[in-house]
Amino acid sequence: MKWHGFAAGMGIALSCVGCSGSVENDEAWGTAQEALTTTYQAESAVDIDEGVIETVHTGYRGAGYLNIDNFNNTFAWYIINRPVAGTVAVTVRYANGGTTNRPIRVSAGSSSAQITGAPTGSWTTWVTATVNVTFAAGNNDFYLSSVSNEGMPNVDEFSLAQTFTRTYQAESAFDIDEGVVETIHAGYTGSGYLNIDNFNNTFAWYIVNSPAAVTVPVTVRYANGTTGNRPIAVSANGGTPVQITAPPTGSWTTWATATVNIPLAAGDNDFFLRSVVSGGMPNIDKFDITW
Ligand SMILES: [Ca+2]
Ligand SMILES: [Ca+2]
Ligand SMILES: [Ca+2]
Ligand SMILES: [Ca+2]
Repeated sequence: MKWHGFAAGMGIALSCVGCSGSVENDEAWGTAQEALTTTYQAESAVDIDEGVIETVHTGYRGAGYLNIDNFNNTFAWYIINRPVAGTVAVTVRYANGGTTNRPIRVSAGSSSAQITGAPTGSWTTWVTATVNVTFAAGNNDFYLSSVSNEGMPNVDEFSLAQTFTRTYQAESAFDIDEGVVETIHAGYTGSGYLNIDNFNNTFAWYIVNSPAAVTVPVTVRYANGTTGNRPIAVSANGGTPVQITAPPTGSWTTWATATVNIPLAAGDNDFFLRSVVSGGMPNIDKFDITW
């Protein structure tokens, strides 16, 4: 999955006249670069020292591939902006028509890892290998460099994929119908928790921005101080709800988590937590979504 074309950051402050509880969603929406995978063409280097961009051997993508000079410590330099700090899976596509390994050193700042760069059988046979490198938030100096006298394989492109998690506080709902935000029972995170009214079909509505159309794990943190299940129906954009059973947790101050998988569309999603029994839902502290 690839996602190019980053939108400018959007500030958002939603108001909801007459809603119970919080009416402002403070999620940081200006992080559209949190794409699941971003692909860079090797030939788009800021600088190559020393080597050439070629189109001799077929099978490359984009406008060509990087053929670095066959020396140790030759490199291609890229500037890569990341929305958040953290470990990124870097997948490099290369061809090595030689008969010996041509390792590729992959580095961002002071973090580096090495790809073996084994022979691929021919210069038109392209393979991928993945290493984990740690990036800083913002611009990173990123290098592909040789560590042997054979230089690197020919390099076509590389892709960056980074898992990230956003926390949505239940009390930051765009709309709650009907219920209140409370701080009575300890152990919640953020500024409180959602205590939905004890009816069937009460709900809290959130706007969840996803960088791609993808099914994501949603982990809901809740407390159920009663003696019966209070299922939570989780859904997005009118899709089929997936239920969390939400059995009793022993007390209202004992918080538990449960995870369901929910398909999201790219962009803003109408995301709902809804009661399906007359007891309403448990008290809900937050939910975490990992992309
Ligand atoms: Ca070369
Ligand atoms: Ca290419
Ligand atoms: Ca309630
Ligand atoms: Ca909370």
